Amino acid sequence: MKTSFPLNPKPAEPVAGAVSLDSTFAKSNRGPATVISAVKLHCLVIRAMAVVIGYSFGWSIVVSAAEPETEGKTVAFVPGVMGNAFYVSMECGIRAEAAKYGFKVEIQGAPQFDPSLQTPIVNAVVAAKPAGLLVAPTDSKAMFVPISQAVDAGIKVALVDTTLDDTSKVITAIATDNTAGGAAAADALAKLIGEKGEVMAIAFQAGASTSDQRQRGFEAEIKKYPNIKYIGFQISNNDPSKAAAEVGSTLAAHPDLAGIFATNDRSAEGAATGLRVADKVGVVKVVGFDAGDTQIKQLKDGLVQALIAQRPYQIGVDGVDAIANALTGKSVEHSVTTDTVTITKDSMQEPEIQKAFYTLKCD
Ligand code: T6T
Repeated sequence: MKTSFPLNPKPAEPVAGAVSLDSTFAKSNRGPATVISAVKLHCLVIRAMAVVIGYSFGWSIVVSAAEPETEGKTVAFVPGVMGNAFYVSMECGIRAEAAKYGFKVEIQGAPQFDPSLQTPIVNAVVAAKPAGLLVAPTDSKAMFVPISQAVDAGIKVALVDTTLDDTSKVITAIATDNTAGGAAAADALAKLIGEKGEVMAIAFQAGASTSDQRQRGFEAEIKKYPNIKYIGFQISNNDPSKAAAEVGSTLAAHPDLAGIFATNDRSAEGAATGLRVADKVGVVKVVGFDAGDTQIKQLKDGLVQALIAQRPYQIGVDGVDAIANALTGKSVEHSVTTDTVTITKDSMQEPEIQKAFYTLKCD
């Protein structure tokens, strides 16, 4: 159980009979670092004793891994947007891992994927001075200053999902290998259209690293198919209705369009709507990114033909571990990538594949 003590400007009166840190260490003239080491040693000894006692009584006991540097400290999470299954799944990983360290988790995010909305949120989080911050920057340049201010305030910052052009100040950047994910989308789309015909991409937001990298990965890979013609990309600003309209206007100019790569869930939703309006569902093949409930249903219903799923839960877990390691003086990998899983209607029943589905509710 955690107890919170209100801040008291007056030094506390010693309680009769209580052994205080003062009485144990003051006379020996030890500095603060020695006191902290002694407290840590004390905790270790108590944990070790608990394990030994547990073993001798045949109990199975779980001893918390929490250290004084993490126990009761706050880790803030600022997702790219609130309420999206990708970030909710990441939140589930964050919460589960945070519990192991005794971290408190605070989540704040904007209703849209937009750096002008995310900046004041990051500023407010910095003002509250959490020990750690997990943030998905919605623009790889515009979010540099607010995130730098968090670092300058002494907060351990880990980028999750999206990244910055300059990551020199943060402890780590943990993301899907989005370039490889874009390439996987190109291969899946090529297969679906028999390796011939015209294809387009929908970038969900220029300047968001994930959108840019997926698009570039797709463009590089699709070139390898000599009978596929890439007719270019449209930018949907993470707005499904804009993506739908773009698909409609592209079809007007390219009635034989064979395939679409939608760089995230919102653009895939829009692409499906655009095809429905144009009566081209199933005729034009769609490969989307992400695997929330809506995407899985669209796959089942034949509105899209393949999904590239990420590992948001794992990204959340890795982000919390990085912050805990930084706070406890352990080494932290500066860049971590996670893989993707390609899901088709044929493979979606496989239990291994289903593990990659996102959630809107943590267990
Ligand atoms: O595709 C994910 C995420 O990786 C991207 O950075 C933003 O869009 C999503 O959150 C899905 O909406």
